Amino acid sequence: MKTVIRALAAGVALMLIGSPAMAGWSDLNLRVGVTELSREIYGLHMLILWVCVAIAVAVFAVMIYSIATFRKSKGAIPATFDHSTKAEIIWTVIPVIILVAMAIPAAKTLVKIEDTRGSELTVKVTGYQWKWQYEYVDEGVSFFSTLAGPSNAARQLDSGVDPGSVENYLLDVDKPLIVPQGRKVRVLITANDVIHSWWVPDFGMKKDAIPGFINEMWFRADETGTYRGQCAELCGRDHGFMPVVVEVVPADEFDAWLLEQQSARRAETDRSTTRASLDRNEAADSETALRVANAE
Ligand SMILES: [Cu+2]
Repeated sequence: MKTVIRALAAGVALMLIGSPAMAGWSDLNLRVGVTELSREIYGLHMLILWVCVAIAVAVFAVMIYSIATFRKSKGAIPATFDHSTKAEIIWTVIPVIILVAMAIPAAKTLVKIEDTRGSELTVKVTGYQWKWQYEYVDEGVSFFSTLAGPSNAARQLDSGVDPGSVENYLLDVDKPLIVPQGRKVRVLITANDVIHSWWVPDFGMKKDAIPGFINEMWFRADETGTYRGQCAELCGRDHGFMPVVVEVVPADEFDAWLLEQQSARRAETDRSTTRASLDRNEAADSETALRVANAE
C-alpha cells in the first residue's frame, strides 16, 4: 500500500513539476478557435462539461456517504421496501429537466450553425484524391491546393529528410485558401471522387465532402492568421497528405488579392484566346496552301 501511495505521489509531483507535460494540458480540451461559431461551440461544451461534473460530484458524494455511513460493520440494517413510486418520479423528472435545460442552448447553437443567410462570400470546396479545389463562386477565381513541396519531399520513402526538420510537416500547402477577416463566408463542400471531409479545428467546423452532394457551412473569422486542418475522412492512400490551410487576412487585403487573381485570370484567358485565333489562322493558311497545291 505504501509503495502505491509513494508511486502516486511521485506521479503527481512529476505532473506538477514537468512543464513540458503541463504544456500539453490545454491540448486535452477543444480549441476556443477564432470564429463566432467556434467560440459558441466551446462555451456550450464547457457549460455541459460543468453540468456533468456537478452531477458526478453530487451522485458520487451521496454514494460514498451512503457506503461509508450505512455499512454493515456500523450495524446498518437493510431496508425492506422494493418499490417507491415517489423515488421513481423524482429520478425521472429531475434528469428530464436537466436534459431540457441543456437542449435549449444546444439547439440555439445548432440552428445558428445551419443558418448561412447573409453571407458575404461563397467558396466552393471540392475534395479530390488527394488535394482540394477552392472556387470563389461569384468572383470567378479558382485554384487547387496541394501538399507543400518540403513536406512532399520529406514524406517519400527513403527521402533522407527528417520530417521533424520540416516546418508544419504535412500541414502546409502550396496555395492556401484566402478569406477576409470579419466577413461571413459560406462554404459549399463536395467531392469529385470519394468522400473527403474538410476540417479546420480553429473554425470549429468539419463537414463531409460527398460526391453528388453539396454540403453547406459557414464561418466568420475574427482574427487574422494561418489556420491548419486536415482531410478528416479516410479517402485512400494519400489521405494523410491533403492538408487544409486557410489564411485569414484583413478585408481590404483580401479585396486586393482577389482583384489580382481576377486580372491574372483575365490575362491568361486573353493569352489563350490569342493563341487559339493564331492557331485558327495557321490552320486556315495551311488549308489554303493545300488547296492551291491540289489545284496545281
Ligand atoms: Cu480526403
